[in-house]
Amino acid sequence: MNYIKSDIQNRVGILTIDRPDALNAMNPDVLRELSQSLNNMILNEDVGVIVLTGAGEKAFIAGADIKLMQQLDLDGAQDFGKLGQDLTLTIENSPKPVIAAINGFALGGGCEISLACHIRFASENAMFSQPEVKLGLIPGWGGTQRLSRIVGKGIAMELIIGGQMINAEEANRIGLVNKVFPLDQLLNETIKFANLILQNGPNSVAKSLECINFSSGNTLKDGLNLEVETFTQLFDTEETSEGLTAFVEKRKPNFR
Ligand code: DAK
Repeated sequence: MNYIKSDIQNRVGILTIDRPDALNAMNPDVLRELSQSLNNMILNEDVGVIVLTGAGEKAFIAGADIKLMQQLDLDGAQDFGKLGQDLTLTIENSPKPVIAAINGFALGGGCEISLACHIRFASENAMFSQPEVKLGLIPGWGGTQRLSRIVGKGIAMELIIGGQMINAEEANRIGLVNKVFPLDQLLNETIKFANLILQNGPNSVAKSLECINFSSGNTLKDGLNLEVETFTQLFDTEETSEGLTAFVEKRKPNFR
């Protein structure tokens, strides 16, 4: 079964989760295919930024597959949890920015996958929730850890133990998403932002992601040490030399 569509448009890699009959819900096959496609994009030299979206106009990802979870035993639950967590770590640690273009429901595991992305853009019809407690579960793909890092502990508590849905406007207000666009403009606007990133030095973009990610779960002192060490190492790269020289010579940098 082919659940993931891959497309490359001018250095923007677009991954579309395509399981519309289940609102793009994630089962192990979808998770494995998405991980594989994502790794391919990360390794592909023709790709600088990756966009993750859902097929159709209704859902980004309506969560982990509930019908499948109903059948899981303890070992199965652990494997399923690990598969999803590995995917979210691959997204988060990608040296290339991963932008979620959230085109509808982002529920449970779907919201968690978006939380691992570096940037979240949403359509006006997008809806968000961590409804696991309604099913007698807790978020299993990083939601208890990443949501509070993005929206703060108090709001994460409210969303995870309440399980209520919020709309895109509210998600934007609490900082869960970066920007909201009409559905028919979401992908174009996301690609537009990807193109903005593509004008910048790919190594400095990757190092920025690494330093910002390091700020979660480490001390300020360790983070500042990493920052100054990374900053220093850049002066040994052609990219930094080109960026600084281009400014002085009043021309556009050629980073490729
Ligand atoms: N799983 C499986 N099928 C789903 C699904 C899901 N999450 N969401 C929707 N579908 C299926 C529906 O069953 C239906 O299929 P048929 O019955 O027609 O075969 C089809 O998609 C269309 O859905 P609806 O007919 O329900 O469409 P509506 O517009 O009426 O409603 C809805 C849309 C999104 C409000 C509704 O479908 C819904 O409430 N879906 C469930 C949303 C949800 O609760 N998602 C969170 C799942 S919990 C862990 C690992 C992972 C997780 C936790 C722990 N460990 C192993 C530790 C993650 C948990 C979750 O994600």
